[in-house]
Amino acid sequence: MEEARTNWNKEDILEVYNTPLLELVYKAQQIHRKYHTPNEVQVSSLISIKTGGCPEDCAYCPQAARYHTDIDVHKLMEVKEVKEAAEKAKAGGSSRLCMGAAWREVRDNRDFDKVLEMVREVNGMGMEVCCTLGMLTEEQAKKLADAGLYAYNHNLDTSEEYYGEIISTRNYDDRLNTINHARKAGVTVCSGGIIGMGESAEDRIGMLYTLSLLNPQPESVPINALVPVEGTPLEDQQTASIWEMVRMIATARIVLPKSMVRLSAGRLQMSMEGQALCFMAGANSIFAGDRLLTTPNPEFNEDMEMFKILGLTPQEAFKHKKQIEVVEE
Ligand code: SAM
Ligand code: DTB
Ligand code: SF4
Repeated sequence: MEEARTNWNKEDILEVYNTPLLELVYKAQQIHRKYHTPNEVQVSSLISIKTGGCPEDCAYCPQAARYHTDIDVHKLMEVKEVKEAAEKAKAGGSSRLCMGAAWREVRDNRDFDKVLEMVREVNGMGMEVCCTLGMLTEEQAKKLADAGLYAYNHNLDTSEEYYGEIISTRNYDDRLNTINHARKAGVTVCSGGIIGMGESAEDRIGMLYTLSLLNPQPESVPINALVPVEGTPLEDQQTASIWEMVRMIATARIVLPKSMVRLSAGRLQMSMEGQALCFMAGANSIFAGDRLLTTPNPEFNEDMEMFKILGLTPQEAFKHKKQIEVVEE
């Protein structure tokens, strides 16, 4: 299989991003078919294992303790509850379970031991297990890997230049360090970002540029459209248009050809036609289930109806990893 280009510069990425839309989608679809199975979409389920009360100040996030949002705050869930949720997700066709905690960072305590147990249980069910727990050390990443963690989600969210406008309680290098720790522990990397936070096209490109420099590039890249939540500093942001989403997804597909590109938060506001364009543009993963972490997501049955209409099939667990290994041999 043809080697993917890895020496992108920002000017070239911007040129891709500004290509006339239909041509951009066409080019992205060509790349998509070179590296991925057409019509196959990975279905991932999210579960918020610890909700709210986070000390960070991410301007988009309803779980930051300092904003007054209407969410059901809860402490770390029990392993049994997580297992039940995982079983439900698997029965519905999800091959991956992503467990999210509103933590600034992982601490070596009983809660972390509980998370390790959750990872063991869900991995034992034959699902790809992903966690997003905030910052972590290489040792903690190794413990998660030993428990069977498949992926670690840690988003760059935006460009290095715009990051300070959105978050002040940590910096871009903190983010990159954690990604590096997961990578070194042999865990696959899931890292992407959010559009619609008031950033410029250059910021979107800057984020994709940084992701393209990671070696290897992240196996999975979630593209979220901001879900403006009442009580957060970004509550009045105008949501990103479907055309911006299609452009961003197509550009991600071209710049990160081997990655799974996930059409993540914001689908509730999109029509089925809009989502179909995103799949044309190279998105090949979604979060399914009627909830993301704290905000609503399309009903599971609606998504299955969409899959039927568009002729999409859910991808089996661990397939992407096998594909990458074949390409690299
Ligand atoms: N606390 C951990 C962290 O920040 O990495 C994990 C959980 S955090 C909620 C995971 C990701 O959700 C964030 O990096 C952000 O990209 C996304 N997210 C949070 N709130 C969002 C919103 N309102 N709209 C879109 N994406 C959002
Ligand atoms: C990602 O990029 N998006 C997901 C997952 N990774 C953890 C989270 C979206 C959260 C949307 C806001 C909420 O539901 O709280
Ligand atoms: Fe905390 Fe993560 Fe939300 Fe930021 S995005 S406030 S770190 S839960």
